[in-house]
Amino acid sequence: KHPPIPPRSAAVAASPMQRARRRTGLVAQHPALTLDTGMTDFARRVLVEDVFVALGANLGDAAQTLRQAVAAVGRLPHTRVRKASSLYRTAPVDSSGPDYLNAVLQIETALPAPVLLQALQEIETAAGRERPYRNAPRTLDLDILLYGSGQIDSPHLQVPHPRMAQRAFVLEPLAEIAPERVSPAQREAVADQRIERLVGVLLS
Ligand code: A4P
Ligand code: MG
Repeated sequence: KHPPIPPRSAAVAASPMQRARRRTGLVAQHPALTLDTGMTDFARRVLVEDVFVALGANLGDAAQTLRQAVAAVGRLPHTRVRKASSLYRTAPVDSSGPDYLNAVLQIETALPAPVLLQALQEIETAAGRERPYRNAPRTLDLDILLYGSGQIDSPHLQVPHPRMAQRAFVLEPLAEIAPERVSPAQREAVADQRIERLVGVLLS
């Protein structure tokens, strides 16, 4: 016997957290996260305070898309945006199309990393993200750079992000909001990549 199919309106109204839970089945491991509003005691206990998310876009109104993405991340359950870097205009790296806009956020969240990834992918999809091929130009890319001191190596998620050390478009905004996370030698190693901090263009 199959369980009854929920009415369509309920599926549409589901929050990113609810949809992520349905797909991942993580509700069994994280029962307190069934509450979508407010911060539960459980959530407070599992809060990870230094999670860093990279934002990138090079199609459409990239600045506006990145601002909306910051707001959407801030609306995720049990999640708060702590710091946002400046916006940076950057030359495509291993990619094509117009210059990118990039930025980095520091967030605190009680969402486990796979659930956070799922929620970020839903925000990408809502921004019209398509994936015709690897490193294709995109309306929005949201990557998890660091999840506390966590190390994850699964087929769908690697943290720290395996390519972050090769990219000025990650290291410069990260160094702006968390200088202790980036060494001078790392910045020196990507100094040949074109990147410009945009002054007076706000991210949030
Ligand atoms: N995935 C694994 N680990 C992670 C993680 N830590 N965070 C998986 C996010 N996703 C992670 O990503 C492909 C798969 O990576 C996901 O399904 C997820 O399970 P994607 O976003 O669908 O595709 P992508 O962006 O083409 O691949 P990827 O690996 O994110 O590309 P990169 O290496 O991040 O490069 N140049 C400039 N100037 N600015 C940019 O922002 N971005 C890229 C993308 C290339 N060149 C760029 C920029
Ligand atoms: Mg990505």
